Amino acid sequence: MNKAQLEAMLKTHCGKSPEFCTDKELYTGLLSLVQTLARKGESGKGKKKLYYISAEFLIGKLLSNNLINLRIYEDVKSILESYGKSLSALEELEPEPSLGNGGLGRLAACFLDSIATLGLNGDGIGLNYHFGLFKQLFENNLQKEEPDPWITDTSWLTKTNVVYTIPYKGFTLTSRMYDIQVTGYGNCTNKLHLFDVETLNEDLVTEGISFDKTDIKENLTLFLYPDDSDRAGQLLRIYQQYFMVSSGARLILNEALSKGSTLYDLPDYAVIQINDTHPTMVIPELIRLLTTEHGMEMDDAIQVVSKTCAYTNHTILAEALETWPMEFFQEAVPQLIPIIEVLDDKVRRKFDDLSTYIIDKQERVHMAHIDIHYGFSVNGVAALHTDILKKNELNPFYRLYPEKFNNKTNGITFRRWLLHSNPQLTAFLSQLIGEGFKKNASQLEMLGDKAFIADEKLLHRLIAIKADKKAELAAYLKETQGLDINPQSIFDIQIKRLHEYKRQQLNALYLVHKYLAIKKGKRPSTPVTALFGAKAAPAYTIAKDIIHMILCLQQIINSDLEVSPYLKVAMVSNYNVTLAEKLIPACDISEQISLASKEASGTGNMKLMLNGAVTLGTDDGANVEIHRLVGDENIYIFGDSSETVIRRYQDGSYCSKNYCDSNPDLREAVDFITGPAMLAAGSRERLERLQNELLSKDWFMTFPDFRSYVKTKEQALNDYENRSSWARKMLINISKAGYFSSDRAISQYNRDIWKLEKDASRL
Ligand code: 26Q
Repeated sequence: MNKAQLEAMLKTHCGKSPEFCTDKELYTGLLSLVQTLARKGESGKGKKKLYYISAEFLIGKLLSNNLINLRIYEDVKSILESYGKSLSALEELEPEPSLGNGGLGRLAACFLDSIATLGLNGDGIGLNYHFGLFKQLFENNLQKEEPDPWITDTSWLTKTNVVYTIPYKGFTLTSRMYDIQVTGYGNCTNKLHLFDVETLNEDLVTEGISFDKTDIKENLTLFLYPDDSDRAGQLLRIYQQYFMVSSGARLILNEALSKGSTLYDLPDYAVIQINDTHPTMVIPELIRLLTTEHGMEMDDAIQVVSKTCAYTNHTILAEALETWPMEFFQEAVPQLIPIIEVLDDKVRRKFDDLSTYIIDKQERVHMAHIDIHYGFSVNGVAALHTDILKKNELNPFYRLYPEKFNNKTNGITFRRWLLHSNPQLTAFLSQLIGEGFKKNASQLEMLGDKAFIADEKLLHRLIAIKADKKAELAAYLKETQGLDINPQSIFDIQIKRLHEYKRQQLNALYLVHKYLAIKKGKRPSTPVTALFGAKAAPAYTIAKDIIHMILCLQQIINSDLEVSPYLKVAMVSNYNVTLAEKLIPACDISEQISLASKEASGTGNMKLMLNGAVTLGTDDGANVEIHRLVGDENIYIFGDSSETVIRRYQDGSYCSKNYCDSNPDLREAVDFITGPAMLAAGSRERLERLQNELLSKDWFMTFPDFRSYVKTKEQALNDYENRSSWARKMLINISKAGYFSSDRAISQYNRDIWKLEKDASRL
């Protein structure tokens, strides 16, 4: 379609010429134009289809993403400009659907993009939460949560006629399917199916994000659970999960039947990827539907389902593995109990290792065990993570089913995390190596060419692009959050959920140390800005205490005239996909400092390297693979190895106090937490609790890594001074980022697990 045709279509969809439209009218017109164009790529004809079931899809704003994928972004932008209108102003009007907590939800969104881009027949199945993850505000240096509605009359959701009756103990609910189109970069459009109850009552939300949890029919899809690994409102969570998988299972069976399946051949028509254990009940529910509604024998149904389902594990944190008391099933979905008992019984007959049973002695149901016994594939999300699953956490299962285990290192979509978030860098890279990398990310390798690496002019251009993005971010944060940061300083960025294992507290301890060093006269050559973005689960007290510590530090350091010219702290509020898109291109140093062995993969690390940030991190998750690809020269690795950490947990030898006593710098930083400056800025109760937690427990071992963290970070800050050599590191990081494209990840899922045929007519 040429530009004139596009302009004509835009006018039709707006109902008038753009110059007479308000921004809202333009936005609505564009939305309808995009939906019309995307429809051309829909097919759904292929025999076999992937269903990616996930409780979270953190899709972010869709307008620009869709324009890019439909390859009309530039034309639309320039058409709008010719009428004096700005596309970025329209982007601001779109609310972000925050239908996920963090990495797992964002991964699902990146995967949908790549599945469509590769022309694979695959849809997402999830829930239509009316309030996404809470909106975060800061008040008195504390996090406050507010509801974040996103559904308006101009959302991307379309109501379908697909309706199911979902049975619970003593009542039923009507489930309706809503669809969001998922455009690929190319011609292919798939769907994200979000199920919702008909009887929801948004008025239940009165004060903050609390609501009456009793009336399931009125509250089922009200909220996404704001719990990254912490658990609350568990019964409601079961009701939600069952609603999702029962609706999804019915859809899957109906689609297979309509394509001629006998259901005995279901694996030829459907493959289900279970994103963590949140959708695990799809296994017993499918078995239940096959036996009770489609007349299949139990053993046959179990066989069929076991060949259809595959499971992805995203964590080794024991506290995050879902185990539900049998009484919850009794209370909410008793119809699943006989099935789960049969599944458990079969395991008991076959194996004598108690640790692999589905129902344990305390009558708790281990959801992951259902997936492993009754799925055909189990994958971790980075090489180290999969190794740890095999060697430790899931070792008894690995010994039973070695052939089921496989690794699929995570990936990210370059359309959102490069083309959209950093058009300047994209244009520059295109000049150097052509446009091929947009479809085939491995072509970024060409940037590693000696001629490029030695080209000083090129390196300075790279620095200039980074400087522009930093200035853009500084202006944006000033305008939207009143934060004052110096765009000439080094941007050291840690953006991710607030969790003790991710160790924002280690970064905070460093900042105290740096602050005190500057006070003693040790000033850095280039000023440093430490940026944080993080939400804490509302019930996660220590996580909130860590936010409190960082906000207090921000107040103290930024208002200290002796120090603030050299060091500033800025915690952005309400970190979400939209803010990530602005922060990531502006980052110099990417903080990936989880306790080795604890971060399954991380995906922010990939987005940041792709945008020319250099990683400061532990040998954990996908950092290990980044390290291997870029080499020692182009990454800053510190801290104890995963082996050391695992051993220390096993022998129970860790005692935090010992470390503190033997390191005066650490002692000084820890003492500062409850010193007079901090007590004047914050809450004694919170600060004392945090300090005490570190001194008496420090479960995620920040103290042993403190010394090497400080040393390695100082090295990175010093190396930054040699601008050309730093820019070379940036370029090499970009050149090696191709491996972390979700297109690569999805090709591997398809090759090893899904085995779908590419639909050539859709590409
Ligand atoms: C579980 C039970 C009850 C309520 C909530 C939950 C729950 C919700 C969200 C448990 C876990 C999550 C999210 C987990 C998550 O985001 N994990 C991250 O997944 C990424 C994608 O694979 C990895 O890169 C990260 O390392 C991993 O932490």
